[in-house]
Amino acid sequence: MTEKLLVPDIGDFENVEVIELLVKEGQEIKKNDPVVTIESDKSSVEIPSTISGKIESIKVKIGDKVSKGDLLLNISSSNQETSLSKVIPKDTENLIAEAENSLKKNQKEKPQTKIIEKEKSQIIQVLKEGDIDPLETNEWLESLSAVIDQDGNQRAHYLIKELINKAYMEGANIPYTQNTPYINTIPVNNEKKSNGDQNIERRIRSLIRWNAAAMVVRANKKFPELGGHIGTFASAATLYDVGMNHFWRAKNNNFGGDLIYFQGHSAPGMYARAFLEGRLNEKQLDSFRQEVNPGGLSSYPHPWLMPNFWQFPTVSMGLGPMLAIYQARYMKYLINRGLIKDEGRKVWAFLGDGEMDEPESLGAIGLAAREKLDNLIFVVNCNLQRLDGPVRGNGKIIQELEGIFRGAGWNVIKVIWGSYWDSLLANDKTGHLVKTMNETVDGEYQAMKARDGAYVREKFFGKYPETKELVSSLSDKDIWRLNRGGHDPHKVFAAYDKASKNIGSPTVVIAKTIKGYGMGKTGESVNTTHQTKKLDIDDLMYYRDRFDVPLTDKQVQNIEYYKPDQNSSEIKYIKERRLQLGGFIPERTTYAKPIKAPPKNIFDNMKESTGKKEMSTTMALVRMLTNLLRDKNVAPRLVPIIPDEARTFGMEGFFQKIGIYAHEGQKYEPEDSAQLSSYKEEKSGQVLEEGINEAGAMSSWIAAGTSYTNHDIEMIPIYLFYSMFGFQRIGDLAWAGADSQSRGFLIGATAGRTTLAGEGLQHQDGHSHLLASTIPNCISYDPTFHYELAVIFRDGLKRMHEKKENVFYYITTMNENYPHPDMPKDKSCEEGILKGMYKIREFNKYKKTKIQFLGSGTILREMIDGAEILQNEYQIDSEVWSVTSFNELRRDGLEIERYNLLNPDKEAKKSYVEKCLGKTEGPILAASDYMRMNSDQIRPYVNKSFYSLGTDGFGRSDTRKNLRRFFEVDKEHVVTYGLSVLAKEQLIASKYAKEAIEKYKIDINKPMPTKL
Ligand SMILES: Cc1ncc(C[n+]2csc(CCOP(=O)(O)OP(=O)(O)O)c2C)c(N)n1
Ligand SMILES: [Mg+2]
Repeated sequence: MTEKLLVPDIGDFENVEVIELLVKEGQEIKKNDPVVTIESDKSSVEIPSTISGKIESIKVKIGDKVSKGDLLLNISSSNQETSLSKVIPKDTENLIAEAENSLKKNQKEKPQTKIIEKEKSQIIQVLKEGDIDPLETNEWLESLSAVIDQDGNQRAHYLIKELINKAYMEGANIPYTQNTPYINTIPVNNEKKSNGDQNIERRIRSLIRWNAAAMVVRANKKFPELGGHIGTFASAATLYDVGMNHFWRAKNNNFGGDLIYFQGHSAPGMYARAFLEGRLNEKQLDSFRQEVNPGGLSSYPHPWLMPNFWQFPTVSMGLGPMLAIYQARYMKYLINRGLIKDEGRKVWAFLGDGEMDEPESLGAIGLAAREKLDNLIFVVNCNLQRLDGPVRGNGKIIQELEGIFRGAGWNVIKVIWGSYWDSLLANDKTGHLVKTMNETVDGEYQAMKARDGAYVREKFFGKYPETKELVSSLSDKDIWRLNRGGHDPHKVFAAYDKASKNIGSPTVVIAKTIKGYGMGKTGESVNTTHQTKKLDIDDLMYYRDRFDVPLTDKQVQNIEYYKPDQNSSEIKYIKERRLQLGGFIPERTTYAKPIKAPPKNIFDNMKESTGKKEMSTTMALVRMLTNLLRDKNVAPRLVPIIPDEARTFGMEGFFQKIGIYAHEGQKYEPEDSAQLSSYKEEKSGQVLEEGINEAGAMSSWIAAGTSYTNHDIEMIPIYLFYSMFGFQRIGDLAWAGADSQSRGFLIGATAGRTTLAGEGLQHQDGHSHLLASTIPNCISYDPTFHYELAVIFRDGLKRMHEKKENVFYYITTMNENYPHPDMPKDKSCEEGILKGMYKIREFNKYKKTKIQFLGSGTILREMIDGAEILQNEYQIDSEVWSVTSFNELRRDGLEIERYNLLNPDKEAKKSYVEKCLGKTEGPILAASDYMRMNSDQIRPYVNKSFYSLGTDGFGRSDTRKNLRRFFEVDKEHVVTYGLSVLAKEQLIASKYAKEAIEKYKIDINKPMPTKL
């Protein structure tokens, strides 16, 4: 039976061009196979077949314009499937018409009901905290206890929720609190006990503490300028140790490994542990913060500097939390796409309480809950201090964080009090101890730990007679021993155990600790702790005694490291624990297989002229990605990342084709379900649609770009964004991505100060290439034509994903439509595109006067036009060079210059710029749609007169033509400045330049655009 395949609903578009036929007559096809590609002036999209069968006839050819309902193919169907015209849902108009009709009907049929406003009962207001009827309160509380006893917590929770709902329905607006009392979340009887040997673990922890501090002190004794931190790790040692001994599973042959984001300033503790584990030696510890010579240890976690050790850069505070969230989300993405196994791996992130002030730290916690990231655990080390002083002197950071995280839907586990408090809390029959705990602010808690037991007795327990009585039998020493939860391995173990078993939501462990724990009077809990990097002899002796480190006084004076014998119980234990957990952490390895770059001809269609057809480079890129999705090696590895701009870039076709990742699939029928590019969310979706969230999108890009090491699978992230909201918005993350050795593409779309018309000052990017140039492993290009883009992109795929070079690409694409020429046949063209410049046109008719034009991006076209005018109207010859990357040219120039200076006795090498331009005639005029600094970068590397044009100044909204005139980069200015340059070089008379100024009505009194 012959079926007709028609053009489906393609939204608002009509007369859309057929640009590719993907099938032939006689070919067998399956349902969903793409049959043709159509392209509007904004986007290209493949039309899939809705029928399986053999193609009888093709009714369209390339270049035809089609609209909804037009016949594409006749197919003899192989089964009883219905044709597209039958299966596509009714179109929007019909749906609306139907809905309106039924609405009218309903309105007629509906009996008029009078809404009786029920008089709202008075809103309950809590006027004072006092209990006006303790007897009644007691009855309620007893009932609740009975429910908990008989039916459990869940039932109690349900009843409370129902009570609140009922009160709300009755009009009582009960003030809502996200907070629980200032005590541990896990009751003592629910604590899971560790089966570790607590004595050995304590001894190991003490040695790690000592060696970490010794490392910092020794480095600073030698070179006081080096710096370092002792207080951060001192407060967090137990938090790390429990994880290392019992929870964190390393990557090995059988398991992908947990991913741990260590707090940047705690790095000395990780080195000290690696020393005991035998992974680092004494010489390396002594090279802490001295990295210039090989073998030194980096100040903080930097994968670039210690590529076999550190996995995640975290020291720029606030980035760690966000990166960890997106890492956990990306792990689920890989699992849901079937690219990695679900092995129950976890992402742990260690954060400072001060760090939580960074907006980025909390910025993505909503996403973590929404996406149900139960593979994510935050541990916030609440030592109550940051660099200058208390994090919340007048409040309570733990309670504040609890409220925020609970509000966002996280599982919150507070670890506030250590085991020594257990009996006191059990005996707190009047509730005054908890009351005091609730009332005491962090400034007081901090001050208490900087004093002594007597002070705590007076200031804390002395507040109420009941609490004073509670500790009457304790000595001051006992009171001093009352420990904080984050220093108690039992409490930490119980919290980690619960956290790692939690299902359905991310967990935050909020642990209370003491900054500079054990550092004595000069370090512990004092405001200056953070920057303490030297300990005098008394402090060192105190530290040794405090943690029972088996060193003699003399050894302490020499600040010696302590490492027990290989056969000691400590070393055996530490190694055995890690063996049980699969290996060492942190460790950075990669076993990812390379991705074979697509065949050279995959982009061949982009090497041919588009004729009269106009197209933007953004669209060319989308076409290219569509091609890539047909390459079986590359397609599954592409990770398109978009912060709510797919339609801006003409990428909405990707929604249907590869789906938008959504961990719960799509629970609704999308409004545009009848259309070809309808919004399709899928559990196995490939596109990461990040919403208006460049920082999140960049975090996803980093997670995908480091897949090759963190998940042993090479992926190709392509993050497309408004170029103005690129590096300047997420510059710090780009730096972290570079440090992490991410591989992938960043596409600065709608780029250029004058190319993005209309949008104005905050949208028009005239400097992103300069920002990109600051990152050493970022390779950037500003191509003009589609074949340049194709050559660059394929080379990027090859370098990064086949040859595994640790670089990443920044490519700008534009939204200006223009025709694209054939790729020049010259064999060196491809090399030139990649190196940064090649000759694209030569005007050689008159052989009198010549000028060299260097143009990049869309401004290259203004230069070609300007060159043509100069030839035709002024008899001036020129050579026009397409500069695909001033940045890459400068890098080459820098290197050559350095070589020549260091080899004064050798023959001088030539920079690539010099090789291209050295023997040419005439001065150089260079221009781009970026600040002059962009093209000025290569000025030193060519021995010729060099002038530049650019778009320095604030952008503003107007047409492209007006903007280019304003910034003096249009063809008229190219001609005029070109003549002026030649006059200045005394190659022509100045009158020609003057005439051009008049002819083009150029106002010589207009101030520099930078001043407007
Ligand atoms: C983005 C950023 N801003 C500032 C700093 C400098 N800095 C380093 S540590 C620190 C205080 C850290 O306090 P907290 O987060 O509480 O960590 P703690 O050492 O107390 O565990 C500051 C301000 C930084 N590393 N990163
Ligand atoms: Mg802190």
